[in-house]
Amino acid sequence: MELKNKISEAFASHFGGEGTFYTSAGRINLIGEHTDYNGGFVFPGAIDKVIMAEIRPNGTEKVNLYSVDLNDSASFGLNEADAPSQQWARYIFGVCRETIKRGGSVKGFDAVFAGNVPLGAGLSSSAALESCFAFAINDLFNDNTIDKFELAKIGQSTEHNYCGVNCGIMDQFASVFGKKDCLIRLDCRSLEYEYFPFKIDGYKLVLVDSVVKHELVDSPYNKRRESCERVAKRLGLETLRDADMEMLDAVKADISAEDNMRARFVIGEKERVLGVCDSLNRGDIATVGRLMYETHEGLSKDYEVSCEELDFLNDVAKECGVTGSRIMGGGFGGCTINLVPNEIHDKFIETVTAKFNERYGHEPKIYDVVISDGARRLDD
Ligand code: GAF
Repeated sequence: MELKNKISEAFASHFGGEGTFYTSAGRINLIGEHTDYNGGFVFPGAIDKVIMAEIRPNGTEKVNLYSVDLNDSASFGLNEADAPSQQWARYIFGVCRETIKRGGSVKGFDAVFAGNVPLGAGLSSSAALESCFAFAINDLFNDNTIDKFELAKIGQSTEHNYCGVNCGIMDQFASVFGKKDCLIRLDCRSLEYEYFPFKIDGYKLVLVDSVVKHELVDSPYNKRRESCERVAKRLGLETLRDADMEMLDAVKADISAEDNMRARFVIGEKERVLGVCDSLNRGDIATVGRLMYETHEGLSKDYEVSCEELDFLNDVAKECGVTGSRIMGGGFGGCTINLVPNEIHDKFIETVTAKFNERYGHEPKIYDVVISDGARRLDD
C-alpha cells in the first residue's frame, strides 16, 4: 500500500480523523566522509527514500506516537524528565526538547509515521525522522519562524544529547535542505552551501547494501572524532579544516600512529570533495570516479571504518568497470555508493549480487536512488 494511505489508515484508527502530512528524506553523500565534524566540506543530497508523518496538535502537553513500521506506540510529556524508553521515540522527544531549549514552542500532538529509508544502511533514517518532525513542529507551533539552519542543528543536537552519537551536521543538513536533482556542497565550518545540479546523463547512482548493520551509537564513530580532535588540538587548531600534510608531519612524533592515520585521511578527503565538485563542473566523470575509489581506500586503510563485506563490494565494483565506488556514510557496515554507467548497470547488479551471495551466503540489497527534495509539508 502507498505510504500515505498506510499512515492515513493508521492515524484514523489510532486517533480518529486526520492531521497534516509532512515528509523528509534519507541522504546519500557523493564524497566528503568524516569531514563534517572536522569543519571540512561534504557533498550530500536527499534521496527518494523518505519518512512520512501525519501529525495533529491535540490540545494537551502530551505527545502520542505510533510507528507503523515497528507497530509500536509511545507517549511522553515535554519536560526533560519525560524521555520515552524506546530509542525510536527518543529521536522525536529530542527534537521537541531541542526546539524548546532554543526558545521555540512545542505543544502536545498525535502522530503516526512510516518510511522506506532502509534502517541501519547508513542512509540516515534517523536524520530523516528528526528533520521531518523538526519541520512539522516549526510549521504547526512556530509559524515557520525557526530558520532551516536551526532545524538542521535541532536534529544534530538530538543525536548528541538524546541518542549518544556525536555526529556532524551533514545528514540533518541534507535532509532539511535537500533539493530535487541537486547535490549540496556544504562548508561545515561556515554552513555556506551551494546547490550543484546533479543529473549526469548516462549514469545511475546505485547503493549496494552489505546488510551489515550500521549503528553509529555502538560503533567507534565517536572515537574517530576524538582522534581528530586530539590532532587538531596538538596543531593548535580548532578543527582539522586548516591542517595540511606538512603540519601533520611536523607533529608526527607527538601523536599516536593511529591518530596520524585518521588525520591523514581527513586532510586528503577535504581536498577530494573540492576535486569532485570541480570535475563535475568540467564534466570529467572519470576523475569523480577515481576520487571516489581513493576515498574508499582511505576509509578502509587509514580511517579504518570499513569491513570485509564493504571492501569486497568495492573490489567487485572495480572489476565490473563501475566508474566510482566507495563506502558511504559513517562506515562499519551499511552501503557502498556506486556511480554506474547505464550500459553496465544491469550486468553490475547481476554480478555483484551473485558474487556477494556466493561469498557471504546472502544477497546484498540494491537501491537505485534519485536525488530528491528534503523536509517539507505535503499539500494536496
Ligand atoms: C554519519 C554522521 F552522522 C555524519 O555526521 C558524518 O560524520 C558521516 O557519518 C561520515 O561522513 O552519517
